[in-house]
Amino acid sequence: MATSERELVLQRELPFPRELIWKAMTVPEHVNRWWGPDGFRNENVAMDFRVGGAWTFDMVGPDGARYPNRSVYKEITPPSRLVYEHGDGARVWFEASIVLEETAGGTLITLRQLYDSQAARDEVVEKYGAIEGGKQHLAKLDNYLREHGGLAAGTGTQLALYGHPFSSYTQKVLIALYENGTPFEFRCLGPDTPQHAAEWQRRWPLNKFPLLVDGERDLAESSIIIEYLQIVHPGPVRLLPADATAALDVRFMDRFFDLHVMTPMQHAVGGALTGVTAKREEALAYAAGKLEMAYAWLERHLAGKGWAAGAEFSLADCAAAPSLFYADWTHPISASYPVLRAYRARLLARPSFARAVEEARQFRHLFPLGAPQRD
Ligand SMILES: N[C@@H](CCC(=O)N[C@@H](CS)C(=O)NCC(=O)O)C(=O)O
Repeated sequence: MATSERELVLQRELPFPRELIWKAMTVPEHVNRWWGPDGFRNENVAMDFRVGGAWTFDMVGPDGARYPNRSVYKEITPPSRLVYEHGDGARVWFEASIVLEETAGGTLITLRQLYDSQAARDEVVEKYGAIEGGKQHLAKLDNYLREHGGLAAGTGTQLALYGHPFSSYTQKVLIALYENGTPFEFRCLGPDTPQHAAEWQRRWPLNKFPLLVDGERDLAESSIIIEYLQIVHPGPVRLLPADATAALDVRFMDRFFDLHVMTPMQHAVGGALTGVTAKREEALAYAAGKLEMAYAWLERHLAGKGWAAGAEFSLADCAAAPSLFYADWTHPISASYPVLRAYRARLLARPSFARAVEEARQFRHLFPLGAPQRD
């Protein structure tokens, strides 16, 4: 049977950029506010936006009738192609694809639903009015975009990050931004760019970086910034799992790297920055003892894991990458920790962190304990 006989195809051109439409279709805060035919709304929504993840919700009709929906993502290629299997939890109804193509006037959206047979497709068309419903669905998207032209911090407001490329906590947030290709403006706090310092201090008088600015909102603390990005500017890479218990494991490992790796490493750096040899030696010895304990624990904890909290790259790995990078420069991870060394090497090979490391390379002379000739 030809594909077209068991396929339903709908198209509509919208006068909006592709990135905006992608966001409206994939960010839970948006998509669940317009999805579905006229008079329908989504309730009890859970959206795990990653390949293999599920989006479940009850579609509630104008008469209050509830229709369980369950879609499982098969392909996510921002901002142009989304493929998912759609069903009701009991069975799969069709495979859907959404393709976004740039046109002179905006974006052409092509929705395809591929059914097992022509009879299955015809049943949905005749019994449920799928073609009319699909047209209403695209018209609702159009209306939603017109009403929310900027899509709250979408195209209108631009994220800005204050920090320094060589700073470990700045890198932690940069990794999160790079993982999801989140657009932002970097405001470097350095001697060559003095224009940013006053504004950063005004926004965060505790004088710590990084600091994220989203419109009127200032966010300090690297972990909080990454949590915020996950909620308000999510992308294909989920840095905190949807499952609350799994998220707790991620947060614990994030705390571990900040408190037991980054903190002693910064202590040794602080000692060296005093310029006093005795203080430098004392701080280094203290840090070495703390780091040795952390390395030994990590060696056992990371055995058999791809990433810090399991199979998926997460917030914990954003924290791990710069902390282990600089900790190893401070107190080398010895050959008796092969699992930890391999994990550090995996982090260095991750494109988001590799990019942060490259961008910071020119500042290595600033490392007060002396940067080694590697990495
Ligand atoms: N807990 C903070 C730590 C931030 C932090 O220590 N940043 C360092 C740069 S890596 C800093 O601001 N140092 C300047 C100072 O302490 O004066 C976070 O997670 O963002």
